[in-house]
Amino acid sequence: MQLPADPSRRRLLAQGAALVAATSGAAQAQTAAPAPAAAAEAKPFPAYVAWKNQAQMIQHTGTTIETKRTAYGTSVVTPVDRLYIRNNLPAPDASIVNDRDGWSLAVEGVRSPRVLTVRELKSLGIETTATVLQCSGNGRGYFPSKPSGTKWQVGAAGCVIWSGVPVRSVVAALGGLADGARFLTGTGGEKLPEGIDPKSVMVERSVPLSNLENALLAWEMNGEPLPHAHGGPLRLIVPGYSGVNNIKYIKRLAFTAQESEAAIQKTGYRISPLGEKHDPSHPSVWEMEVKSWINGPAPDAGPVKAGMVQIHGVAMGGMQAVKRVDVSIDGGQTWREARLVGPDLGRFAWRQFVLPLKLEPGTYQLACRAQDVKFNWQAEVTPENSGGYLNSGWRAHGFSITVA
Ligand SMILES: Nc1nc2c(c(=O)[nH]1)N[C@H]1C(S)=C(S)[C@@H](COP(=O)(O)O)O[C@H]1N2
Ligand SMILES: [Mo]
Repeated sequence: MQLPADPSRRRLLAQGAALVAATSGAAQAQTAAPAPAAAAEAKPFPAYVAWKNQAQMIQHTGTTIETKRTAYGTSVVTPVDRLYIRNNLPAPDASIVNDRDGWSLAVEGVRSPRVLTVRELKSLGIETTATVLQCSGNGRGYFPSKPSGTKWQVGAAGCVIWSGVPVRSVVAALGGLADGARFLTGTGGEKLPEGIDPKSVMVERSVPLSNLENALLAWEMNGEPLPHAHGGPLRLIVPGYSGVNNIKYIKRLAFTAQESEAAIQKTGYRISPLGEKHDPSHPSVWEMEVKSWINGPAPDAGPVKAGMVQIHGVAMGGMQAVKRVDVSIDGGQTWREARLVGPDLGRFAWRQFVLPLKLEPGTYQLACRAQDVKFNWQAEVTPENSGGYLNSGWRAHGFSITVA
């Protein structure tokens, strides 16, 4: 496809490709960028996420938008303007962030239950934690049986720095836990559609009480007030747990004896055998697993120039820190240890890794596998499950590149 002659217009149209080249260091990305016509046809993002860097993202639907693999860059933290978006319900009105400090949270299941404003929460403590935020369905697109749901590739994830008050400080300020508490249950502040059973649609999730140690009520992300689209004014962060457990616009935090009766907890987000309906007896999608993937060279960025190539990507340990990453260029027959690069932001963050290699022209089957500090290796193949959750198999995440 011909590019228009006018240089300013051309620059505008090629902007996406140029940014890709700048962030991934892959100079050849420019030639393999989507044709300008295709980019121009891409559906504009809905109003609540119109501020996102649309050239760096893939819009599946208005409520499921993923980060392009080439948009991750190599500097650990994922910029908010390209962090993925997932909403199970339409987001509440953006006006909820007009008075951030006035947002209120009901805290139940403590000795002195109370409604606290964000202003009050801010007086109870401050902690900052980096975590991987990753949708339970990230990688679903790589399951051979094509389970229903968004066919996320690698982009329903990001590494984010959150700042807020530790949940345990809030509990301490309210006299400690009430008797019988076994779960930490968060409820989202969406307005529910009328005329249907609220439990069938409400976003309410329970996680084991062991998360009291690390959970955070965050009002800041990557140094900015938490954007409305990512859960502002206030969001529950459960480090190491998959996306759905990190409740946006949280309005109620309860320490409960039982798991939530909401469908999203009871029958949704369960690891169920293929062909079976989710059932409360199946394991809930909670902890994330050790996982890694390669971001550059990207699979669809065109031929890579022969010579030195920096094979780079991200690796996470789930509940543990990641210890090591191996890279293969022959589909997993032989492995070489990559180097972890950049600052270590703690056990719930991901690490960037790189393996520099001199590559002759040819075709290479790239793969990577991570190991956590407890010596658990990333699975070669994640067994399929009916919801297509938690795909972390290294074989499915591999791809081939051509070097010319
Ligand atoms: N209140 C509320 N919280 C929510 C959701 C939601 O729909 N409503 N979606 C969950 C899911 S499935 C994911 S993957 C993450 C997505 O977070 P993000 O949109 O900030 O990337 O939020 C989780 N928390
Ligand atoms: Mo999700």
